[in-house]
Order: sequence, then structure tokens, then C-alpha cells
Amino acid sequence: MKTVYSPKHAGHAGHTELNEGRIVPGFECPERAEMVRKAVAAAGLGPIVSPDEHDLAAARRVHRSDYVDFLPRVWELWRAEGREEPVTMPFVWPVPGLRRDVPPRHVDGLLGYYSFDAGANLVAGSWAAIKASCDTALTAAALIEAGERAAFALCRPPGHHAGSSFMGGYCYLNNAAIAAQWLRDRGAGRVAILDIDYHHGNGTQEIFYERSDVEVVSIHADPLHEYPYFLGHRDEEGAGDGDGFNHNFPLPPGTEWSRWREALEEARSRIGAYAPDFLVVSLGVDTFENDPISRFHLKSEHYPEIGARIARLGMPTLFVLEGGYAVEEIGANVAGVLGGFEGG
Ligand code: 6XA
Ligand code: ZN
Repeated sequence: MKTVYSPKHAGHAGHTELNEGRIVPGFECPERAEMVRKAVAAAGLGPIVSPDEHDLAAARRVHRSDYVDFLPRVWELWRAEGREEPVTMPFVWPVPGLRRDVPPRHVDGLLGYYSFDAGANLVAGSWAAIKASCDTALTAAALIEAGERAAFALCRPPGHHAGSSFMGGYCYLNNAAIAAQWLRDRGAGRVAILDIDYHHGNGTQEIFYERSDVEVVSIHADPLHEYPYFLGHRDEEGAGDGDGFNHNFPLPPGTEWSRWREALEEARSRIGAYAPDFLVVSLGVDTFENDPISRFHLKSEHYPEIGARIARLGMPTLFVLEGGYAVEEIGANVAGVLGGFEGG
């Protein structure tokens, strides 16, 4: 399968985040993508190609236009306030009880207005990376739309926490959601998204929650105990037209392969019954036992097995990179899934 990759991700570097009460270097760092690129090349999975440039029309199909307009402007707004800090960070949010109907004009207010946490921060090169990541997903989607069995979008930054009008959790534009919508707009009747990242993809769920044409199935750490805490419970099954088209499989901290595999089998049977034209996999490998911010215990040997089981669905499949922070092993684990898919 082809991998789509852009070196522009590297400009999204040097950002910080709040972790356990401290401001620390971002776990979501450029080395991640480089390790994945090297592992994909070493595994001989297929050619690595550059993304085509797309305009932002596809992003506006799942994100609110004012949010899409805001992202490229963050950096100039930040500098216009005379900020010397090389990275933005929000600190106030319009939670229930405060007003959302009057968007603020000051950059600090806007950062909070368009975020759900303090975990999606920007530096000078971030927008170019965000845009290239979205282009990467769209270019890979075009490959499967043109008839290839599978493609891998080596996206960085990731996307699944980004909702219709908010960033958070290292995510700005929701690459998987944009690709799924693009496939629909090109004529696919139904698209399924399988999210196997350790964290619940709250943004993807929010975007498609009231729709039956994009089914969202997610296996993740139980939000009772894990980030993002405020979405991802089992009883969230969709609403309105989307009722019955959202499926969450929350699992407890400490989950090991045998239990995770059972959830994957349930997820597979949901997707099989839905019979989509295309499958988009939000591929996070932060389920790995040595991941520095996660608490599942999957081992490297399990990732090819995951890929093989996904392949058995027999659907044209787009893999979109999400999380995974064990930098030394991220390449082997991602390439393991993709290689297992090809071998399956
Ligand atoms: C914030 C944790 C953000 C998790 C981001 C991620 N402390 N999402 O990997 O899939
Ligand atoms: Zn994650």
C-alpha cells in the first residue's frame, strides 16, 4: 500500500502541554512521524508519496467555517498581542453558565472559544503542518477512491479529538473525519470509521453523532478513568438520524490483548453489518504497553494481528495516523498493523 507523507509536519515543533500539573515538552513530537516513515520504508510496504494540495473546502464540510478561518490566523493574532512566548496556550473556556454566543476578539478568548482543553497549542510552523496533515489524509483517501485496496495517511498532527468547532488533545483539523466526508461527497453511500487509538475520538463522534451515513466505532480507555473524560461512554449510541450508528467500546485501565481483541471482534461485527463502501481507521498505537501517557498493555506482536483482523473485513481501507508516544517503538507498531493488513 502507498503511504502519503509530508515533511511539513516538522514545523509543528517545540510546543508544550500541561501534564500532571507541569508545562512539559509536547509528547506529540516530530520524531514520531519520522520514526513511522522510516519503519514503513524499512518494511517495504510500498512507495511513500507526497500529498497534493487541496483547498479548505473539504475541511469546511465537517468543521465550522469560522473555526477553519481561525486556525491560520492564530499565530498572527498571538504575535499582534506582542507575545514573546513561542507557543500559544488557552487558559479560559466557555463552559456551561458562560456565554458562547458572543465570540471574543482577543486571542486569549479566541483560543479558549475554539478549544476544549489546553492540549492543542500552536507555534509559528503549526498551521503549515496542520494543512499538510489534512492534505495527506485527502490524498490517501483519493487512492482508495480510485480503487486501491488500502492507503496509509501518515498524518501529523493527528485529528480525532478535533470537533466541528474546537481543537484539543494535539488535534486541530479532524483528518479522518474530513477524509470520510470527502469519500461521501465523491459518491460513497456509507463510510465507517474504526478508531483504535487508546483515547476516545470525541471530535469524530461529535461530528457524525446525528448521521447514519458515517458510522463511528471506537475502542478506547474508559472515560471514567481517562482523557478526554467527558465523552466516550457505552451508552452514547447516536442521536436523531444517527441513533444506532455510534458504538463505543470503553475498556478499563490495564486492559490486555485478550480483552482488547474481544472488543475488536465486536467492533468488526458492527462494521460488517453496516457494510460500508469504505473503512477509515483512526490508527493510534498508544495502546502499547510502554506508551508514556497510556495504560493499556498491548505488545508489539499484537499489532500485525490487529491489521490482519481489519483486513478480513474485506473493505477498501484508509489508515489515518492518530496517537502513539513511545517514540522508539511507534514505527514498528504502526508498520506492524499495516504489514498485518497486507499479509491478511
Ligand atoms: C492529554 C492527553 C492527550 C491525548 C492525545 C491522544 N494529557 N489522543 O493521544 O489520541
Ligand atoms: Zn491517543
